[in-house]
Amino acid sequence: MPATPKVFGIILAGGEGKRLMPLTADRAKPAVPFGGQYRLIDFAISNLINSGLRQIVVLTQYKSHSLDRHISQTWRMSPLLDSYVASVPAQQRLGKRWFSGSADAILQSLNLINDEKPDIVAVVGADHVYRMDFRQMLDAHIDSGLPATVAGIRQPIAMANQFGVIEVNDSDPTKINRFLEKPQDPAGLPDAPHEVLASMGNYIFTTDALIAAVEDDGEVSTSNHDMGGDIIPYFVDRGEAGVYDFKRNEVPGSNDRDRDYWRDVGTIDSFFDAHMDLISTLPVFNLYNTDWPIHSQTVNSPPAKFVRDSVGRMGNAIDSIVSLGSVLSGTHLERSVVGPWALTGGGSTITDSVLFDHVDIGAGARVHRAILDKNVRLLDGATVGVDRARDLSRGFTVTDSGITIVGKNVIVER
Ligand code: ADQ
Repeated sequence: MPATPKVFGIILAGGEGKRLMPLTADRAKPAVPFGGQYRLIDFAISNLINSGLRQIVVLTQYKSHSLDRHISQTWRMSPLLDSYVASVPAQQRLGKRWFSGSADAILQSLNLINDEKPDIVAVVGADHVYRMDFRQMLDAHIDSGLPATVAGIRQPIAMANQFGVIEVNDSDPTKINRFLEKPQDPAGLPDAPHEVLASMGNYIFTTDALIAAVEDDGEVSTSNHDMGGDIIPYFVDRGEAGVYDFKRNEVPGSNDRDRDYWRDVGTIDSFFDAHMDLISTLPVFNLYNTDWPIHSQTVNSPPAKFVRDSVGRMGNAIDSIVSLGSVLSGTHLERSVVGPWALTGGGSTITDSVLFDHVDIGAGARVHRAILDKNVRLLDGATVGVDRARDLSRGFTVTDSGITIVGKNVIVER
């Protein structure tokens, strides 16, 4: 390995995100808006860029238009410096078939690796909210001498069926002994029976080993060609996989509250909860850490504005984020995240909610524990999240925990 290895970044962004429906009805999960002005993929890209990676490809497949547009508008980089974040769609380079799984996405994109000839490839997911300095994981990967390294974080055992679960070697806890993808009934950790060590879906590989693994896997007809389900077990079976403990990662500007923050926002509940983590007085995840910025689209929008309504009624806003371009008149806003270009009318109330961009809330309307997708319009006096049965009867999705989701472009009547 050279003293300064060349590292290539691959972001897996082709998944459907079925559990985030209806927010993923029309866009790939990594393109789902988050925190007002971000898209989910901005966290993975910001982490890689802040870690010094300069050549990054995003492998897309499912409903990729909005994702492609976001990447090309937000992540233009200097060709002079040979820096790029490029969105690469599935291209059927190995026959007339789409990506059958995330490992197949890499197999079908080996031309990108062959063009760059990196020493190391970092493969990361695109649907998590976190800060991570990948240079520290890279150092651990190189020190271990192993060809594959998986980032791990402790998670409640009740969530084990959503993750790859890592079991480490007793004598060498940096080496993976066993890896179970989404197990139903795993054992807890020896020192914490209610926790497991979960894969974060972020991997670092020595290039030749990754190429050999995805090529070998391509020959196995019973494989699902999945990174977590097939490629990581391939390395573990050979005794060639190490684990990098995310707890060791020190990101500049982090504090005691958000040091180990990592959220898989794959379900509506976790997506909603991650928003609530942003808006408390002392945020659990701090967007204002300028030492490790999360970059996003810089839209040329006017500032957010808070005014009385036309008959002089005052509004107020607390524990909330309001994005550029929004005008809130005579509105009570509390514990909510408002995306760009929202318009709200006098006497309206918005509590415990997440609004995507261009949402229009009529006078006297009420929104509570709801997620409103882009361009949703509530007519004067309409309500969402107030009457569960009514929300369901109008075709809205309502989670067991009582969060109502109104899909893109829907007009909600009184
Ligand atoms: P999941 O997130 O359930 O588990 P998956 O659905 O494969 O796994 O998604 C991983 C990433 O790959 C996502 O960013 C997704 O968009 C992308 N992806 C999925 N299919 C793809 C395809 N055909 N082409 C391109 N990209 C694709 C994974 C791991 C677990 C780990 C969790 C952590 O498998 O072991 O614990 O991530 O959240």
